Amino acid sequence: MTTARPSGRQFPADFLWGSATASYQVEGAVDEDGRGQSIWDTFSATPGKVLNGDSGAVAADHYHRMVDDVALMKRIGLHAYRFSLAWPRIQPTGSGAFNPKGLDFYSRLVDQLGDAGIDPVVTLYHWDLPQALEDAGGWPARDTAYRFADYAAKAAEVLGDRVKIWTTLNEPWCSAYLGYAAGVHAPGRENHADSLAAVHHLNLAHGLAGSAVRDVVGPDAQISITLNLHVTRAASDSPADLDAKRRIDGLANGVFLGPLLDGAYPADVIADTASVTDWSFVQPGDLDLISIPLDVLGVNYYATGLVRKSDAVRVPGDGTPGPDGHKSSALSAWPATDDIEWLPLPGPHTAMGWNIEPEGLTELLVDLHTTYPGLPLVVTENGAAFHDEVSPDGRVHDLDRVAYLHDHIDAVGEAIDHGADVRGYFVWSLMDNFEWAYGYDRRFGIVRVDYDTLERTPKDSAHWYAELIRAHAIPTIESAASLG
Ligand code: IFM
Repeated sequence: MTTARPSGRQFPADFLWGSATASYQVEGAVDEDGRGQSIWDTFSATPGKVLNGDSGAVAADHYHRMVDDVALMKRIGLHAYRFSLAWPRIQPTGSGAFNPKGLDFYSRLVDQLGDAGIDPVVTLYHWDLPQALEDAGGWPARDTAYRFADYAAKAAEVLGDRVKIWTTLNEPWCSAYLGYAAGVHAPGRENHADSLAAVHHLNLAHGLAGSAVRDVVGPDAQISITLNLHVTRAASDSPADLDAKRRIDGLANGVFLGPLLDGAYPADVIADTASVTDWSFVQPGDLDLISIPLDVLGVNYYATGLVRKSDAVRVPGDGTPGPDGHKSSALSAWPATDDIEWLPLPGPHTAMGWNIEPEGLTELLVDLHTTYPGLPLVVTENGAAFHDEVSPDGRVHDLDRVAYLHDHIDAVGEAIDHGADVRGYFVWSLMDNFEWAYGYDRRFGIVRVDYDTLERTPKDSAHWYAELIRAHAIPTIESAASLG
């Protein structure tokens, strides 16, 4: 495994090292203890939506193995564990009665983490909307934001004595565009106007829920949101290609950063999307509700994108996958961009088909710091899927993942050298899990999950990460195979 980056970079002793998961991706137990149905239960039961017909019904069975999983985190030495609460486990229909058993599960998880000396970092929404709320209109409906705030207040009431870091939403870009425009994520709708209404109501949900949590927990609460901001490059310096990049930047980043941090939607995005919507879903006062003070911004980063203006206009809503088959380049995800083409990027690539470009992470963090000085940043997700194998010695020698982490963590260090106030880094993911439309076919974990026995095996990347945390410095890639 080769890398152009040196090992050994030191990090401050108080830098927060963690790992992340999400409820639907790891918990399983979808029918237990009063949990309600989520849009991902429905979506994954719909033929053709998830690879191999997989679903999160069992996932990594974390619901039943939580105590052992926390013990594993402790062995790795994690300072913090970022996980999400399943809204339908806590409030089965998304409004009305709460489910004591669901709340109790998360309360026990938080206690277990406390005993292990691991900070809980809670995400309130990582895509598992109660199905009843989708039936009532989902994120394109304004009321969903208010229902979310009620649920957030209850979660804060129960967990707020022990949880200080509260992330409202994970990657609202995915919820809005992949769920309501491209239809490749739950609930699988394909309507560009709805996707932009969903963007706004997710932003509103963030503001309402963040305020509700602050009211309940008090000034100690740290309110955050995690965005998968896009680092997109133009294929050339031609005005047309630069304009394509500007439009993607607006839809990917501006529609979130603008209202959250500047108190306004970017005027160019509103103009660019005029053929799709008049944005009348933005009501007077909404931007004040959304732009609450943020204590920390969560940044998820995996890869970069490359766009150009295209002469071949595609048929709107054709669902054609882009060069990586999914996500950012899923063409129909982007409203009013029929004339923008996503280009394949040079390798190496991960098993998702995503290019590996750690420089993009440095660029993103430094740009955020430059635009929003004084806003603390945490890398809340970064990691890579590879087709791991168990070696005859029983270990998973995932040196490609170790190299990915090595280079991206070094890229974070470089951003800090350039002045970015980055406080922590979370590997995605602690363990192999349900990778949404790819089911169990893509493995992101630093811990392997055998999906037949549900046995956990720390991969070389887990041993390497443990050593990094212990030493506050980036170990060599080669050392990974002999650690642990
Ligand atoms: O698995 C997902 C996660 O749920 C959200 N961020 C990206 C990861 C990899 O696709």
